[in-house]
Amino acid sequence: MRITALAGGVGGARFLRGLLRHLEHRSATASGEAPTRITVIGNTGDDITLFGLRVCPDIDTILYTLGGGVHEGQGWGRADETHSLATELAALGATPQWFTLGDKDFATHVYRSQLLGRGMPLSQVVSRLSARWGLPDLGVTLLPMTDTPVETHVVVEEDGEQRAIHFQEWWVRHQAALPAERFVVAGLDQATAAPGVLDAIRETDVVLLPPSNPVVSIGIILGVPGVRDALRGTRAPVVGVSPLVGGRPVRGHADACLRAIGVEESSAGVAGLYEDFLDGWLVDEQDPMPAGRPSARSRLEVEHRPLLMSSVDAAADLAGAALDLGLRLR
Ligand code: GDP
Ligand code: FO1
Ligand code: CA
Repeated sequence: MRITALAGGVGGARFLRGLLRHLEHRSATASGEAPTRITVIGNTGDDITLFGLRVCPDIDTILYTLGGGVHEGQGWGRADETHSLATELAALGATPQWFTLGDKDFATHVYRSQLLGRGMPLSQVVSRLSARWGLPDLGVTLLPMTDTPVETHVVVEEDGEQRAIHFQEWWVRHQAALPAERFVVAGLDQATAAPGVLDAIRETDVVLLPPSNPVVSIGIILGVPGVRDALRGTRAPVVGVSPLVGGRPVRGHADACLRAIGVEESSAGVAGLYEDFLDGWLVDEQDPMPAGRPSARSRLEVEHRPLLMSSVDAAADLAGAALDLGLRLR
Protein backbone atom coordinates (compact mmCIF):
# COMPACT_ATOMS: atom_id res chain seq x y z
CA MET A 1 0.00 0.00 0.00
CA ARG A 2 1.12 3.55 -0.71
CA ILE A 3 0.13 6.43 1.55
CA THR A 4 0.90 10.08 0.93
CA ALA A 5 0.56 12.64 3.70
CA LEU A 6 0.91 16.42 3.79
CA ALA A 7 2.35 17.59 7.09
CA GLY A 8 3.35 20.57 9.19
CA GLY A 9 5.29 20.17 12.43
CA VAL A 10 4.06 18.80 15.75
CA GLY A 11 0.48 17.84 14.79
CA GLY A 12 1.68 16.24 11.57
CA ALA A 13 4.61 14.43 13.17
CA ARG A 14 2.55 12.98 16.03
CA PHE A 15 -0.10 11.77 13.60
CA LEU A 16 2.56 10.12 11.40
CA ARG A 17 4.16 8.45 14.41
CA GLY A 18 0.69 7.10 15.21
CA LEU A 19 0.28 5.93 11.62
CA LEU A 20 3.54 3.95 11.88
CA ARG A 21 2.40 2.39 15.16
CA HIS A 22 -0.95 1.50 13.57
CA LEU A 23 0.76 -0.09 10.57
CA GLU A 24 3.01 -2.15 12.88
CA HIS A 25 -0.09 -3.58 14.59
CA ARG A 26 -1.79 -4.14 11.27
CA SER A 27 1.10 -6.04 9.72
CA ALA A 28 1.38 -8.18 12.87
CA THR A 29 -2.23 -9.31 12.38
CA ALA A 30 -2.34 -9.44 8.55
CA SER A 31 0.72 -11.45 7.55
CA GLY A 32 1.70 -11.55 3.90
CA GLU A 33 0.73 -7.93 3.17
CA ALA A 34 3.36 -5.98 1.24
CA PRO A 35 5.02 -3.34 3.42
CA THR A 36 3.37 0.06 3.29
CA ARG A 37 5.31 2.97 1.87
CA ILE A 38 4.58 6.43 3.20
CA THR A 39 5.57 9.62 1.42
CA VAL A 40 5.39 12.73 3.56
CA ILE A 41 5.27 16.16 1.93
CA GLY A 42 6.56 18.62 4.51
CA ASN A 43 5.90 22.32 4.89
CA THR A 44 8.91 24.57 4.41
CA GLY A 45 7.10 27.91 4.78
CA ASP A 46 8.24 28.05 8.43
CA ASP A 47 11.89 28.00 7.38
CA ILE A 48 14.13 30.80 8.59
CA THR A 49 17.79 31.77 8.37
CA LEU A 50 19.28 32.44 11.81
CA PHE A 51 22.95 33.12 12.57
CA GLY A 52 23.64 32.33 8.93
CA LEU A 53 22.08 28.87 9.25
CA ARG A 54 19.01 27.52 7.48
CA VAL A 55 16.46 26.20 9.99
CA CYS A 56 13.52 24.05 8.79
CA PRO A 57 11.35 23.61 11.91
CA ASP A 58 8.55 21.49 10.45
CA ILE A 59 10.86 19.13 8.55
CA ASP A 60 13.09 18.73 11.62
CA THR A 61 10.10 18.09 13.88
CA ILE A 62 9.08 15.19 11.61
CA LEU A 63 12.65 13.81 11.51
CA TYR A 64 13.12 13.99 15.26
CA THR A 65 9.66 12.64 16.09
CA LEU A 66 9.77 9.66 13.72
CA GLY A 67 13.43 9.05 14.54
CA GLY A 68 12.83 8.96 18.30
CA GLY A 69 14.88 12.07 19.12
CA VAL A 70 12.24 14.70 19.77
CA HIS A 71 11.72 16.61 23.01
CA GLU A 72 8.35 15.13 23.94
CA GLY A 73 7.23 17.99 26.18
CA GLN A 74 7.89 20.69 23.60
CA GLY A 75 6.96 18.60 20.58
CA TRP A 76 9.85 20.18 18.65
CA GLY A 77 13.65 20.30 19.12
CA ARG A 78 15.80 17.54 20.57
CA ALA A 79 15.42 15.56 23.77
CA ASP A 80 18.24 15.92 26.32
CA GLU A 81 19.40 19.21 24.86
CA THR A 82 22.09 21.56 26.14
CA HIS A 83 22.30 25.23 25.21
CA SER A 84 26.01 26.16 25.34
CA LEU A 85 26.04 27.66 21.87
CA ALA A 86 22.91 29.77 22.40
CA THR A 87 24.26 30.99 25.77
CA GLU A 88 27.54 32.03 24.18
CA LEU A 89 25.75 33.74 21.29
CA ALA A 90 23.61 35.67 23.77
CA ALA A 91 26.74 36.73 25.69
CA LEU A 92 28.05 38.10 22.40
CA GLY A 93 24.82 40.03 21.96
CA ALA A 94 23.91 38.04 18.83
CA THR A 95 20.27 38.20 17.82
CA PRO A 96 17.58 37.03 17.77
CA GLN A 97 17.32 35.69 21.29
CA TRP A 98 13.61 34.84 21.10
CA PHE A 99 14.21 31.62 19.17
CA THR A 100 15.82 28.83 21.19
CA LEU A 101 18.22 26.52 19.37
CA GLY A 102 19.83 23.72 21.34
CA ASP A 103 23.32 22.38 20.67
CA LYS A 104 22.22 19.12 19.07
CA ASP A 105 19.64 20.92 16.99
CA PHE A 106 22.33 23.40 15.89
CA ALA A 107 24.29 20.48 14.39
CA THR A 108 21.36 19.77 12.06
CA HIS A 109 21.31 23.39 10.91
CA VAL A 110 25.10 23.56 10.44
CA TYR A 111 25.08 20.36 8.36
CA ARG A 112 22.06 21.42 6.30
CA SER A 113 23.56 24.87 5.65
CA GLN A 114 26.89 23.36 4.65
CA LEU A 115 25.21 21.11 2.06
CA LEU A 116 22.91 23.88 0.78
CA GLY A 117 25.98 26.13 0.51
CA ARG A 118 27.57 23.56 -1.79
CA GLY A 119 24.53 23.76 -4.04
CA MET A 120 22.73 20.62 -2.91
CA PRO A 121 18.93 20.96 -3.25
CA LEU A 122 16.98 20.89 0.01
CA SER A 123 15.24 17.64 -1.00
CA GLN A 124 18.61 15.87 -1.14
CA VAL A 125 19.63 17.39 2.17
CA VAL A 126 16.38 16.12 3.69
CA SER A 127 17.13 12.69 2.26
CA ARG A 128 20.53 12.71 4.05
CA LEU A 129 18.91 13.81 7.29
CA SER A 130 16.22 11.15 6.84
CA ALA A 131 18.92 8.49 6.64
CA ARG A 132 20.41 9.80 9.89
CA TRP A 133 17.04 9.37 11.59
CA GLY A 134 16.24 5.95 10.12
CA LEU A 135 13.21 7.01 8.09
CA PRO A 136 13.93 4.68 5.13
CA ASP A 137 13.83 1.68 7.50
CA LEU A 138 10.39 2.85 8.62
CA GLY A 139 9.19 2.92 5.00
CA VAL A 140 8.98 6.72 5.11
CA THR A 141 10.19 9.09 2.39
CA LEU A 142 10.17 12.69 3.59
CA LEU A 143 10.06 15.32 0.84
CA PRO A 144 10.13 19.06 1.39
CA MET A 145 7.23 20.57 -0.56
CA THR A 146 9.73 22.50 -2.70
CA ASP A 147 13.45 23.07 -3.16
CA THR A 148 12.76 26.76 -3.74
CA PRO A 149 13.29 28.84 -0.59
CA VAL A 150 9.84 29.89 0.64
CA GLU A 151 9.13 31.96 3.75
CA THR A 152 5.82 32.81 5.34
CA HIS A 153 5.56 36.40 6.58
CA VAL A 154 2.77 37.96 8.57
CA VAL A 155 1.49 41.47 7.97
CA VAL A 156 0.73 43.00 11.36
CA GLU A 157 -0.52 46.42 12.33
CA GLU A 158 1.06 48.29 15.20
CA ASP A 159 0.40 51.94 16.06
CA GLY A 160 -1.57 52.34 12.84
CA GLU A 161 1.32 51.11 10.71
CA GLN A 162 1.50 47.87 8.79
CA ARG A 163 4.68 45.85 8.52
CA ALA A 164 5.57 42.30 7.59
CA ILE A 165 7.47 40.11 10.02
CA HIS A 166 8.73 36.57 9.62
CA PHE A 167 6.17 33.92 10.60
CA GLN A 168 8.47 32.67 13.40
CA GLU A 169 8.73 36.14 14.89
CA TRP A 170 4.92 36.42 14.93
CA TRP A 171 4.41 32.89 16.29
CA VAL A 172 7.27 32.52 18.77
CA ARG A 173 8.17 36.06 19.82
CA HIS A 174 4.67 37.53 19.80
CA GLN A 175 2.78 34.29 20.45
CA ALA A 176 0.44 35.32 17.64
CA ALA A 177 -0.92 38.04 19.94
CA LEU A 178 -0.34 40.77 17.33
CA PRO A 179 -3.45 40.56 15.15
CA ALA A 180 -2.46 39.31 11.70
CA GLU A 181 -3.82 41.25 8.73
CA ARG A 182 -2.73 38.63 6.22
CA PHE A 183 -0.02 36.12 5.37
CA VAL A 184 2.45 36.78 2.58
CA VAL A 185 4.45 33.79 1.44
CA ALA A 186 7.64 34.98 -0.21
CA GLY A 187 8.74 32.73 -3.08
CA LEU A 188 5.61 30.57 -3.18
CA ASP A 189 4.24 31.67 -6.55
CA GLN A 190 7.54 30.93 -8.28
CA ALA A 191 8.21 27.73 -6.37
CA THR A 192 8.19 24.37 -8.09
CA ALA A 193 7.16 21.21 -6.28
CA ALA A 194 10.19 19.20 -5.18
CA PRO A 195 10.99 16.06 -7.18
CA GLY A 196 8.47 13.34 -6.40
CA VAL A 197 5.87 15.56 -4.72
CA LEU A 198 3.22 15.69 -7.45
CA ASP A 199 3.70 12.01 -8.37
CA ALA A 200 3.30 11.05 -4.73
CA ILE A 201 -0.15 12.68 -4.75
CA ARG A 202 -1.18 11.28 -8.14
CA GLU A 203 0.18 7.76 -7.71
CA THR A 204 -0.90 6.59 -4.30
CA ASP A 205 -3.67 4.61 -2.67
CA VAL A 206 -4.69 7.15 -0.03
CA VAL A 207 -3.83 10.77 0.71
CA LEU A 208 -3.97 11.75 4.39
CA LEU A 209 -4.09 15.25 5.82
CA PRO A 210 -2.99 15.03 9.46
CA PRO A 211 -4.43 17.60 11.89
CA SER A 212 -1.77 20.14 10.88
CA ASN A 213 -2.38 23.86 10.89
CA PRO A 214 -4.76 24.43 7.96
CA VAL A 215 -3.40 27.89 7.16
CA VAL A 216 0.34 28.02 7.80
CA SER A 217 1.18 24.32 7.38
CA ILE A 218 -1.25 22.57 4.99
CA GLY A 219 -2.33 25.88 3.46
CA ILE A 220 1.24 26.69 2.44
CA ILE A 221 1.82 23.26 0.87
CA LEU A 222 -1.43 23.71 -1.08
CA GLY A 223 -0.02 26.96 -2.44
CA VAL A 224 2.91 25.27 -4.17
CA PRO A 225 1.98 25.41 -7.86
CA GLY A 226 0.57 22.06 -8.99
CA VAL A 227 -0.16 20.59 -5.55
CA ARG A 228 -3.81 21.59 -5.33
CA ASP A 229 -4.47 20.45 -8.90
CA ALA A 230 -2.80 17.12 -8.14
CA LEU A 231 -5.09 16.68 -5.11
CA ARG A 232 -8.16 17.52 -7.19
CA GLY A 233 -7.06 15.14 -9.92
CA THR A 234 -5.81 12.15 -7.97
CA ARG A 235 -7.87 8.98 -8.00
CA ALA A 236 -6.84 8.29 -4.44
CA PRO A 237 -9.30 9.35 -1.74
CA VAL A 238 -8.18 12.31 0.36
CA VAL A 239 -8.98 12.03 4.07
CA GLY A 240 -8.29 14.78 6.60
CA VAL A 241 -8.31 15.12 10.37
CA SER A 242 -9.52 18.32 11.98
CA PRO A 243 -6.93 20.14 14.10
CA LEU A 244 -9.71 21.60 16.26
CA VAL A 245 -11.16 19.89 19.30
CA GLY A 246 -14.07 21.61 20.97
CA GLY A 247 -13.75 24.30 18.31
CA ARG A 248 -10.25 25.21 19.49
CA PRO A 249 -6.74 24.26 18.42
CA VAL A 250 -5.20 21.57 20.62
CA ARG A 251 -1.96 23.59 20.66
CA GLY A 252 -0.64 26.67 18.92
CA HIS A 253 -2.55 29.46 17.29
CA ALA A 254 -4.53 28.00 14.39
CA ASP A 255 -7.51 30.07 15.59
CA ALA A 256 -5.58 33.30 15.04
CA CYS A 257 -4.50 32.03 11.62
CA LEU A 258 -8.09 31.23 10.59
CA ARG A 259 -9.25 34.65 11.81
CA ALA A 260 -6.54 36.31 9.71
CA ILE A 261 -7.87 34.69 6.52
CA GLY A 262 -11.53 35.24 7.46
CA VAL A 263 -12.46 31.58 7.92
CA GLU A 264 -14.77 30.39 10.69
CA GLU A 265 -12.86 28.80 13.59
CA SER A 266 -14.58 25.43 13.38
CA SER A 267 -14.03 22.00 11.87
CA ALA A 268 -16.60 22.90 9.21
CA GLY A 269 -14.66 26.08 8.47
CA VAL A 270 -11.42 24.11 8.08
CA ALA A 271 -13.10 21.50 5.85
CA GLY A 272 -14.22 24.37 3.64
CA LEU A 273 -10.58 25.16 2.91
CA TYR A 274 -10.18 21.68 1.43
CA GLU A 275 -13.62 21.20 -0.08
CA ASP A 276 -12.47 21.01 -3.70
CA PHE A 277 -10.53 17.80 -3.09
CA LEU A 278 -11.53 16.37 0.31
CA ASP A 279 -13.40 13.03 0.39
CA GLY A 280 -13.33 12.11 4.09
CA TRP A 281 -13.14 14.23 7.25
CA LEU A 282 -12.59 13.19 10.83
CA VAL A 283 -14.14 15.53 13.38
CA ASP A 284 -14.07 15.31 17.15
CA GLU A 285 -17.10 13.79 18.87
CA GLN A 286 -17.87 17.08 20.58
CA ASP A 287 -17.73 19.19 17.41
CA PRO A 288 -20.71 19.78 15.14
CA MET A 289 -20.55 19.34 11.37
CA PRO A 290 -23.85 20.91 10.34
CA ALA A 291 -25.57 19.26 7.36
CA GLY A 292 -24.66 20.90 4.08
CA ARG A 293 -21.27 22.03 5.40
CA PRO A 294 -18.77 22.86 4.11
CA SER A 295 -21.03 23.22 1.08
CA ALA A 296 -24.00 21.44 -0.43
CA ARG A 297 -21.99 20.38 -3.47
CA SER A 298 -19.18 18.68 -1.57
CA ARG A 299 -19.82 14.97 -1.03
CA LEU A 300 -17.90 14.63 2.14
CA GLU A 301 -17.91 11.50 4.31
CA VAL A 302 -17.76 12.81 7.89
CA GLU A 303 -16.84 10.61 10.83
CA HIS A 304 -17.00 11.70 14.46
CA ARG A 305 -14.47 10.26 16.92
CA PRO A 306 -12.05 11.33 19.67
CA LEU A 307 -9.34 13.38 17.98
CA LEU A 308 -6.99 13.97 20.89
CA MET A 309 -3.58 12.35 20.36
CA SER A 310 -2.89 12.05 24.08
CA SER A 311 -0.47 9.12 23.57
CA VAL A 312 1.18 7.31 20.67
CA ASP A 313 -1.54 4.65 20.94
CA ALA A 314 -4.27 7.30 20.75
CA ALA A 315 -2.53 8.75 17.69
CA ALA A 316 -2.36 5.22 16.22
CA ASP A 317 -6.11 4.77 16.69
CA LEU A 318 -6.75 8.11 15.02
CA ALA A 319 -4.41 7.44 12.10
CA GLY A 320 -5.91 3.96 11.70
CA ALA A 321 -9.39 5.46 11.53
CA ALA A 322 -8.28 7.97 8.89
CA LEU A 323 -6.61 5.24 6.85
CA ASP A 324 -9.62 2.90 7.12
CA LEU A 325 -11.95 5.66 5.99
CA GLY A 326 -9.66 6.29 3.02
CA LEU A 327 -9.57 2.60 2.10
CA ARG A 328 -13.37 2.43 2.33
CA LEU A 329 -13.69 5.41 -0.02
CA ARG A 330 -11.44 3.89 -2.68
P1 GDP B 1 3.23 22.94 13.91
O1 GDP B 1 3.85 23.18 12.56
O2 GDP B 1 4.22 22.52 14.93
O3 GDP B 1 2.33 24.03 14.34
O4 GDP B 1 2.35 21.62 13.70
P2 GDP B 1 1.23 21.25 12.64
O5 GDP B 1 0.92 22.34 11.72
O6 GDP B 1 1.58 19.93 12.06
O7 GDP B 1 0.02 20.98 13.61
C1 GDP B 1 -0.50 22.00 14.40
C2 GDP B 1 -1.93 21.71 14.66
O8 GDP B 1 -2.02 20.40 15.25
C3 GDP B 1 -2.59 22.65 15.66
O9 GDP B 1 -3.52 23.44 15.00
C4 GDP B 1 -3.23 21.72 16.68
O10 GDP B 1 -4.55 22.09 16.98
C5 GDP B 1 -3.18 20.36 16.03
N1 GDP B 1 -3.02 19.31 17.00
C6 GDP B 1 -2.01 19.14 17.88
N2 GDP B 1 -2.25 18.07 18.67
C7 GDP B 1 -3.43 17.55 18.25
C8 GDP B 1 -4.23 16.44 18.67
O11 GDP B 1 -3.89 15.73 19.60
N3 GDP B 1 -5.39 16.23 17.99
C9 GDP B 1 -5.79 17.02 16.96
N4 GDP B 1 -6.92 16.74 16.34
N5 GDP B 1 -5.09 18.09 16.56
C10 GDP B 1 -3.92 18.35 17.19
N1 FO1 C 1 8.87 27.27 19.15
C1 FO1 C 1 8.78 28.14 20.17
O1 FO1 C 1 7.67 28.43 20.61
N2 FO1 C 1 9.89 28.72 20.71
C2 FO1 C 1 11.13 28.44 20.26
O2 FO1 C 1 12.10 28.98 20.78
C3 FO1 C 1 11.25 27.49 19.20
C4 FO1 C 1 12.49 27.09 18.71
C5 FO1 C 1 12.56 26.11 17.72
C6 FO1 C 1 13.80 25.67 17.27
C7 FO1 C 1 13.88 24.69 16.29
C8 FO1 C 1 12.70 24.15 15.78
O3 FO1 C 1 12.78 23.21 14.83
C9 FO1 C 1 11.47 24.57 16.21
C10 FO1 C 1 11.39 25.56 17.20
N3 FO1 C 1 10.16 26.00 17.67
C11 FO1 C 1 10.08 26.92 18.67
C12 FO1 C 1 8.92 25.46 17.14
C13 FO1 C 1 8.42 26.09 15.90
O4 FO1 C 1 9.25 26.87 15.16
C14 FO1 C 1 6.99 26.50 15.81
O5 FO1 C 1 6.17 25.86 16.73
C15 FO1 C 1 6.44 26.18 14.46
O6 FO1 C 1 7.23 26.57 13.39
C16 FO1 C 1 5.07 26.73 14.29
O7 FO1 C 1 4.51 25.98 13.37
CA1 CA D 1 4.84 24.74 11.44
